[in-house]
Amino acid sequence: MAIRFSSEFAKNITDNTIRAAVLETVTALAGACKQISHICARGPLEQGLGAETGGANTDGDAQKALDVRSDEIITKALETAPVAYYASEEQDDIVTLAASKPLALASDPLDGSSNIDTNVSIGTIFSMFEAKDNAADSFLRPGSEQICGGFFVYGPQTTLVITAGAGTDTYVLDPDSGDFELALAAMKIMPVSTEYAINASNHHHWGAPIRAYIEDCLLGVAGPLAAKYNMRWVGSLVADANRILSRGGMFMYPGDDRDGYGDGRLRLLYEASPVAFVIEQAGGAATDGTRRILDIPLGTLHQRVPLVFGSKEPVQTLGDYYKKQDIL
Ligand code: AFP
Repeated sequence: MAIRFSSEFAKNITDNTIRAAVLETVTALAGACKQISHICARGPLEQGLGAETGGANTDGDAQKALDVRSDEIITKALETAPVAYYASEEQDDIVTLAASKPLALASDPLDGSSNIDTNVSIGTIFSMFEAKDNAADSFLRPGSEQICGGFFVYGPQTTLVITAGAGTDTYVLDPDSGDFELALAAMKIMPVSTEYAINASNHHHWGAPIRAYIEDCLLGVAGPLAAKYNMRWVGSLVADANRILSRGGMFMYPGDDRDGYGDGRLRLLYEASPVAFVIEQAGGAATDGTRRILDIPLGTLHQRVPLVFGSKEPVQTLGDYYKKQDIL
């Protein structure tokens, strides 16, 4: 299996050893995700993919069989890659693969697993750093120190959306050749959009700024935002992110007053940060409502963060609602 990288990919990584390690690790990860994609494509023919294993991940989310299998496939693929440390949503602690190697990789091996049985697009999200001299320090840092990040989507197409800091590209797995081919180079998110993504059933749990913003969107052209809005919510971060990259929009998963949801549902290290990296490199914005996601330091491995990302203008507008709230 090969990935025909764009000539610009990772060119901004000046250390040739690190750049070569990034290319090798992305290729190893793509081989693992090609296997995961194949399992997803078989769906119910693979007995019990969506069945719960009885285990739970670090946040108590019930683990599905495919979550665990995906993590095992990725871990095995990384054992022969230049990766010292591996952090996963499906594992409480960091896995030391080979401390002498140059990279550290974090992953949500299967994001959107509650959609496995409904044939909705799901995916694998990943974030890469230069390894430090110990496992914890290799991950407990701001997302701005990522050297590569992105996500695979297992949908009608199997795609890889990726950045190494010199723009965001999309590769498509060609079912005929079995290789990933560059399909969209240097993607740019529309700066303005009137499409938003949020789980509206949580309305009564939200804080005032989000509630006020969504209510103003619902007022449409007669309201203060003076526009007709549309809504999408897939319930699969990679699917919503891919749509926003391709046609603009804004994704919101704010903190709310449910137990355990004070900082939302998504994790900073292996969900929000890699998505924020891809979105910013495509000219969009990603915040926790007010702070830039990539500036937020990681205090604990599975730390959650409220997540807002997409077209620059609506992200900025929502930020103004938070600022007004602070003044009130
Ligand atoms: P699962 O992996 O448990 O399906 O969660 C998916 C997810 O982390 C993210 O992909 C979605 O955007 C979000 O949760 C959906 O959350 P709600 O189910 O609360 O809407």
